[in-house]
Amino acid sequence: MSALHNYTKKELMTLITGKLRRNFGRDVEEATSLHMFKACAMVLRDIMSERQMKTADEVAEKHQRQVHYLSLEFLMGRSLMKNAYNLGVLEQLKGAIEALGFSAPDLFETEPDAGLGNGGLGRLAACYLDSMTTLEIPATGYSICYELGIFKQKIVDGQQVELPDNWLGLGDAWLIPKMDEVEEVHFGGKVEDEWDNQGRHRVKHTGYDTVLAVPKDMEISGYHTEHGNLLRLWDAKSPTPVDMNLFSSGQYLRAVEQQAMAESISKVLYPEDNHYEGKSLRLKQQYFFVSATIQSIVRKHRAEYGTLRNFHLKHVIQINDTHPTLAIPELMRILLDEEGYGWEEAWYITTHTVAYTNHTVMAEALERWPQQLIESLLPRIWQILIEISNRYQDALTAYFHGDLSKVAPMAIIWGGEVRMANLCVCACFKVNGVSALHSDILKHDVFHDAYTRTPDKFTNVTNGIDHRRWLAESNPKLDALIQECCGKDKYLLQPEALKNLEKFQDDAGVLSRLGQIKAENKKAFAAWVQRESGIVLNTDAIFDVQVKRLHEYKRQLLNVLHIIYLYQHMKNDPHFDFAPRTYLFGAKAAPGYAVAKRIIRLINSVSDMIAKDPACKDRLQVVFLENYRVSLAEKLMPASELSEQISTAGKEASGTGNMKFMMNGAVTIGTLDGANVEMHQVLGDENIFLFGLKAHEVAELKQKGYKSYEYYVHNPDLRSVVDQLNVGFGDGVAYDDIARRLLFGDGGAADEYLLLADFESYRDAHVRAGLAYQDPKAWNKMSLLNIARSGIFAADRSIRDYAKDIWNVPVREIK
Ligand code: GPQ
Repeated sequence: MSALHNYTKKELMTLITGKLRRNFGRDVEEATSLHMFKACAMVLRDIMSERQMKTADEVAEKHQRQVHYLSLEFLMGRSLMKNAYNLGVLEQLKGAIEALGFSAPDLFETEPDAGLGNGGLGRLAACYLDSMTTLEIPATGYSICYELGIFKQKIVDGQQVELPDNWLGLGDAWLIPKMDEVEEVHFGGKVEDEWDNQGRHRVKHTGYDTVLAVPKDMEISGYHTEHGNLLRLWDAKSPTPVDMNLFSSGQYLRAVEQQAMAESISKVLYPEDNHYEGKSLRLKQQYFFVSATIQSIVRKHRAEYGTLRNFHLKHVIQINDTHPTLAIPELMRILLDEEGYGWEEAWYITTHTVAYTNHTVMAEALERWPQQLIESLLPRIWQILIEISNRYQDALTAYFHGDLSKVAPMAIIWGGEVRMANLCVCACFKVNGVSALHSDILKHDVFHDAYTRTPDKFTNVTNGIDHRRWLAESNPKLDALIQECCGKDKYLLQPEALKNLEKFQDDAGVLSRLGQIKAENKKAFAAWVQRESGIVLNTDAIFDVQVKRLHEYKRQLLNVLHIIYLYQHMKNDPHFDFAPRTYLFGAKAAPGYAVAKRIIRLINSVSDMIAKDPACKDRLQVVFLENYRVSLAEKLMPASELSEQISTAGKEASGTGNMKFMMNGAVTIGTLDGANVEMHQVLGDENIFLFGLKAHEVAELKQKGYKSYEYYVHNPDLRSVVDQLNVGFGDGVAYDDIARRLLFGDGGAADEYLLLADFESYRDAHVRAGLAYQDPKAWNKMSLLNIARSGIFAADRSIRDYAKDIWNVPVREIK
């Protein structure tokens, strides 16, 4: 059937039953919901695969320029509903599933999340795949086919327990292995110089271990387009089950080891977010995926053009944070060693191909690989890195007239370490931050001296989210209202059309419907939570939500301190009048991040204490939602009313959860950090609850010497909150370690993220938010304006920015 075909329910039924028979040897009557899910996925996969092949033919025929998006994370979530929606067959598919005797909503729920990412960075990559495809950009995503995605979180006795996430059992229904496109990746061994009989120099790499990279391709659909792209996930395999040579020469342990080493590479996603670990397996993952990717791009290019001289004209490689940085020396290696180009030419091609997105300014996230590790694992790459580093350092020394105070911080290899961010800044033709504030901090602080030398390299692309997934699909009632107000289907391809909602900001009918929709979404979410956990949420209270990775800089602890304050105040003052609140938290902590895990436990202790106290009934509730993930967020965003975006100013590069809340009509309580700054710009002071120090004030306060203790001494409310940490919350667990961290530090700075400094201002903002909530009409108007002005945070806008300012590729015009 042709890709243009618009499938009816009947046709889908035939296709699905055909899959069930051919792939599972079952008729519908015998099929389980797992068979049924797989059959549906495979039917859509076939449709997408046809489209993708047609796109690929066209790209080749017209010799179009292509984007390659390299990321160690793609947090895809579920795909069945997404793909059906994009392909315009969602209603038909639901009909077909029901007609075959299954419940469509239940079937969608059986799909495991593809959790190939930690948080914002991975989810951003997933949203961008959708927009790149919708905007008909020839683009491919590349990553690792992790056997285990981000761990599943259980809460046992208030504490996080990690369980493996084996998503491939069902998730592989989306993947197409391409055995004829396998690449070889080499580790270890020895590098020697060699001259042929004409005196030409060659590099000879011998004695290496080979790992096979098997592509497992996931089809990416776009909304209302025939265009199809791919996400290529590399699976690591050993070239032979066991190396028979080693085996028969008595080295059987090594033989088996080698296989285990090869296959361990794609075993598991590293669960650290915004944090560098320096593990050798992680470096292997990085090189494995980067080497396979570059070889694959080069192989196709060579087949099409017969030369790599025009490589940079036909490809742009976007590096998602520094994790894929080795793409730079790997492309150099191929150009030098395999194509025989001289250094200058190879460097020209490479540096006109690669662009870098920075996603964090957190020092502990900066990748600095030990020289010995790279040297032994990647001997040829190491030589190339030395050469790049030496040439760069010479250029810098000349430019800064030998000023070592400038050259040293910019160096690539320094003090026995390879600094990946500096390599990116050196080699990439563009460097972008992910919000206006963050990009400014990159220019004026993190990469200041590089910026003065090459200012045109630096640019900003503010993040965006897939508004079709995060609004249209996950909040169908709001979607319907928007379509009524802004035109049928209009905002789906023109997110700026959300602006038209503003016309209804004083329309009592629309405002009350908006309130109605939120109330219904809250009830639906509460029903789901009750089914899953037995917990009954108070849907009459304001849903005040903080969901994101657990990190000290994100300041979940500030939120908890304020909740403890509210609790104490309520107990002490029977007349204390405040808008009832249901606080919802969701967060995974990196398994090795002890403080983050303590904060999860603290939230659960506070939650239990409040749940047991009759005085809190109908007024105060705290719930920790287990295993926060994409599919949970899709249910929660439509039900949220207050969005907690409270990071220490200057620390959150952008945030994207903030945008999901805003688009679903939640009002933000937040600091002027990351993209909150741009939200505030469009919303004005009236439609956001801002508090806290600004980024420059944070820097100044730290500069002059911040003493958290003084806030503790001078603010009795704060003091009694911190004191209660020492005592605990009635379950026998004391949190004196956290109290000490706030007041005295733990070797490091006391209260590094300035919770105590911002406490008072945060409390005030909550008072303002509570008061505003008492007036439903005014609140709904704020909510409407948040939705109406969220169009700039659509990923479609971000991708148009990338296409124009960095990639230099044409995009689909929407008429
Ligand atoms: N981010 Cl470096 C991650 O989620 N993980 C990471 O390892 C790094 C960054 C986030 C960042 O913290 C958010 O502020 C951004 O919105 C997000 O990347 C996407 O840019």
